[in-house]
Amino acid sequence: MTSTFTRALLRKPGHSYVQGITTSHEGAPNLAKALEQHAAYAAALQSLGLAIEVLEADEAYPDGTFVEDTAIVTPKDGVITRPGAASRAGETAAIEAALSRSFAHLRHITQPGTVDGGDICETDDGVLIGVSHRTNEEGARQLGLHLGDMGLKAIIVDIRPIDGLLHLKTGISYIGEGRMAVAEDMAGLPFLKGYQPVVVPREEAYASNCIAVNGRVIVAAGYPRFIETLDRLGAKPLALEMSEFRKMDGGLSCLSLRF
Ligand code: CIR
Repeated sequence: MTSTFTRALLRKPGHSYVQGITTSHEGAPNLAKALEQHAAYAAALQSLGLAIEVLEADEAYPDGTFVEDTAIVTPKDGVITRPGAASRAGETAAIEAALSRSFAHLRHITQPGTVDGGDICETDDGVLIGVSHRTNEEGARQLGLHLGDMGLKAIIVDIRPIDGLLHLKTGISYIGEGRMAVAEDMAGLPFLKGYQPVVVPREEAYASNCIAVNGRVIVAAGYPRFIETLDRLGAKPLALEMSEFRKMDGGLSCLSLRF
């Protein structure tokens, strides 16, 4: 959503980060470099006016730095998810404890539902929920009901047939003013009708995961064509180095919960 964000919750990667789930063939991430990139990410959010809380790593959860998957936060309420990968199930406890300091009562996705926050794309007129290999139909249904209670319109879309897409937001990102950044291979999908597509060229597909924060669009560094397009649109891109998160299939949105 393009509301003003005032806070963000992050979690540092730990020593076990290299043991996380990945399909990428770019080699093991370098933890020192990942921590540097994580700190730069936190500083960028701070520079845009957000108060940041950074949780320490929990070595039991190699993928714990990808906090986005553990909760959906809207201006009204928060929903704690049930992440679809078994190794990530326990990540929610620390996030719930942290969010409960900001949200009076948190909702929950319950068994047999699974939801990864990366499958949720909030726009100005509703929320797209992707059914993926992590978010199942039951989880999407439950989340749709929670969002409906909050007065938000949810649209459930099936992204399982799209090859190589971990999460819905691996391929699309709402960047405000009716614009949707969209990986070239996804452009033209029926559920994107109604948004103005900002197409990310195939060779820059990783950059499709970007985040609109308080008047800027934070985007991965090293994707010049897309960054130039954002610039031309007046979207004020702010580029951050993401190499060590890309190696573990993580994008910019995954590293924080913004509210
Ligand atoms: C995983 O496979 O679960 C992590 N290695 C990457 C999660 C990325 N999260 C996201 O896109 N929201």
